Amino acid sequence: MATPPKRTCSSPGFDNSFEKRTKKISIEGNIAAGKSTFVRLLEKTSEDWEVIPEPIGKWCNVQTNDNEYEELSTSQKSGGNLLQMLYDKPSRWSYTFQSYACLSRVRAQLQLPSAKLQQAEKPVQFFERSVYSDRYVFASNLFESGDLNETEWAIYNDWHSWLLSQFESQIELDAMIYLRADPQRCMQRLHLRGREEEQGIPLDYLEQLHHKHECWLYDRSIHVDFEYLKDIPILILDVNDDFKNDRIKQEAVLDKVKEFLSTL
Ligand code: UDP
Ligand code: D5M
Ligand code: MG
Repeated sequence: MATPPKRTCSSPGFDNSFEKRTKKISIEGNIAAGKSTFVRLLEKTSEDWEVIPEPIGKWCNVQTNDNEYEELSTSQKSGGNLLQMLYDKPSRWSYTFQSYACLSRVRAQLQLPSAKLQQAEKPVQFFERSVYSDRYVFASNLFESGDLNETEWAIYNDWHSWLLSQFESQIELDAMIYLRADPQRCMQRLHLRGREEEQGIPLDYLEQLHHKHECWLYDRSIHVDFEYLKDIPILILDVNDDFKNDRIKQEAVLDKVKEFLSTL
């Protein structure tokens, strides 16, 4: 079967040529590797670059639908913290978390670019993680640790593949950037950041996720079900050394990003 042309079906509301010109790049890496810090740096670097952060706020505050006929108390109005629920009881909440994570990422990846980006000469959208890290890192790891059972894993894979095939032309990425850091360094940064829900995460979990990232993005040894991902360009950046507070390191890293973009 012939491979369909890339991003032919345009989203309503903006022109097709813009969609074709825009490069879509995901920033991948372990928990607390430095992705959010890195994308903030990218955002400041060029007017042509836009960042779509991970929708973690939504996962920590899941809202129920407003019911206009019902008065809600303050406690009823505050949303559930799905990230906390996942870490407290992964066997109960992994499947729910994966369904919500994927839904919110698809929504984020379908978001129309800002008006400013639409004026850009060489527009680039950087996404903090992707629907692919959900599946090939997190869900796969939760399956291997027994927190998703065989049935949940089969159903997840089925709807994940189907859903992405429906939106493929709009969410397909042009490249990925892998921020590579040792699990020990991530653990240090996780504690430095101090996000409450994550304080009980053991080093072992970060090591498992590191292994998943390495097989997927560094060794490229895992089977991926999306044909185009098999040879997607990947820039690997070692972020073990602090770049947040080091101007020279930032410039070196940004030069690598610019050079990488020029090859796409
Ligand atoms: N951080 C740091 N130096 C770096 C990169 C990150 O001190 O070079 C800190 C950052 O300020 C934060 C923590 O490490 O407190 C985790 O970074 P971030 O939230 O960017 O990681 P992510 O989970 O998004 O990959
Ligand atoms: O971290 C975001 C937080 O969300 C971190 O605790 C990992 C978690 N996360 C993100 N995506 C998933 C999926 N798909 N499953 C389980 N847990 C997930 P940060 O590293 O700051 O981006
Ligand atoms: Mg982050």
